[in-house]
Amino acid sequence: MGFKCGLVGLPNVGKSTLFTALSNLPVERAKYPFSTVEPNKGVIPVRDERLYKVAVLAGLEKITPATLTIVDIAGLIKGASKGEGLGNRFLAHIREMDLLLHVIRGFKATDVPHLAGEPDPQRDIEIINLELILADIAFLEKRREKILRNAKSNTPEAQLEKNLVEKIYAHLNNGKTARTLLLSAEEKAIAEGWELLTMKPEIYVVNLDENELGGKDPETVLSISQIAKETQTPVIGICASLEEELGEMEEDERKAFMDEYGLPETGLDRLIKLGYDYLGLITFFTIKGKEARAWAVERGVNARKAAGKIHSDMERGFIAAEVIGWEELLNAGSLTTAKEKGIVRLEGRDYTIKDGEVILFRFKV
Ligand SMILES: Nc1nc2c(ncn2[C@@H]2O[C@H](COP(=O)(O)OP(=O)(O)OP(=O)(O)O)[C@@H](O)[C@H]2O)c(=O)[nH]1
Ligand SMILES: [Mg+2]
Repeated sequence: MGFKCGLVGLPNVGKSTLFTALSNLPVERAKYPFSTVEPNKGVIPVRDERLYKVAVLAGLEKITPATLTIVDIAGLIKGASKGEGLGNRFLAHIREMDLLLHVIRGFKATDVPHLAGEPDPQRDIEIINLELILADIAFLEKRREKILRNAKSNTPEAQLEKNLVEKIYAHLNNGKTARTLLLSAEEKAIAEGWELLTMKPEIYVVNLDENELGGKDPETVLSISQIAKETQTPVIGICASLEEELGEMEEDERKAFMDEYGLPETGLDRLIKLGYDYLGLITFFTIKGKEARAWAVERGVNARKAAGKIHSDMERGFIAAEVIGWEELLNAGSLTTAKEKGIVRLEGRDYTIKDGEVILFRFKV
């Protein structure tokens, strides 16, 4: 399934529009709130020039980029954690995500109603954050009981868990998201297992009006950046409806359009890159048969685990990895020459994969 990015936010902020732009899947988008009920799932290819260069060098036609999974979730409103709107069923979908793309309405469009009257980014962010905090409190309350019962055993682990649950619980009850609480590595490892919604990494995606793009950051983005500074949340401004139009254009037309608007990159490319980096992902490449392929893995992963990303048999039967950096490979001219020159390294299971390496796994089944 890969790494999952979930679109969250108030109704009518353009989540489904952004989803369609990212995934090319035409889903329901409408001027009325709660047009999305069941989550939509799609795949986003991660554009990577290096993969194309490696494929061209190896004379391969089939190029398979790394992907991220994107999930378009129903709009949340005040009281969602108590079942208002489409209710807390949707909070469960958020729990499965690796990264939250919190979409905030910047565009005005008077014909698209905003549930709280006018868009007000700060208030809108607070509404969503509060619902997620309340959902975490409810979730932790159940856990807490069990943990407090266990803590009677007095082992160091049980005590650590008890202190941690109390600490996070108090923090949430102060109206703060769990991700803003400073934790030790040990505490973090435990808390991550609880899958709290407000502990997940999050990016603020401001859905702007078309005419606010290019040039300086508009007022909405600046004011949100101010709010985001405290929590070190990255902020990105895009225009979902424009991104969708760009996706429908031919390459030449798109380029001309973007030049005119002074846009060096599409908003989607910027967003995907930001998400990829923020998730701490790196890419390795494989060449097999007629296919060059990119794979996304978490930074720090070892060769054996990386092999498992391709197939569990490869992880189980891992023998060794033949490794070369993509640039070294390009400089050598071909894999055969690189091997002759002895610059393809043979690495064992504990080798830490680095970004941009071309890898051939040896394994037995
Ligand atoms: N002007 C303008 N309109 C937009 C933009 N993005 C979305 N819209 C419009 O806003 C309305 C709501 O968009 P959706 O993508 O359905 O919003 P949503 O967040 O998925 O809404 P729910 O599923 O109801 O929560 C639609 O009519 C879109 O065409 C934008 O960037 N600019
Ligand atoms: Mg929708």
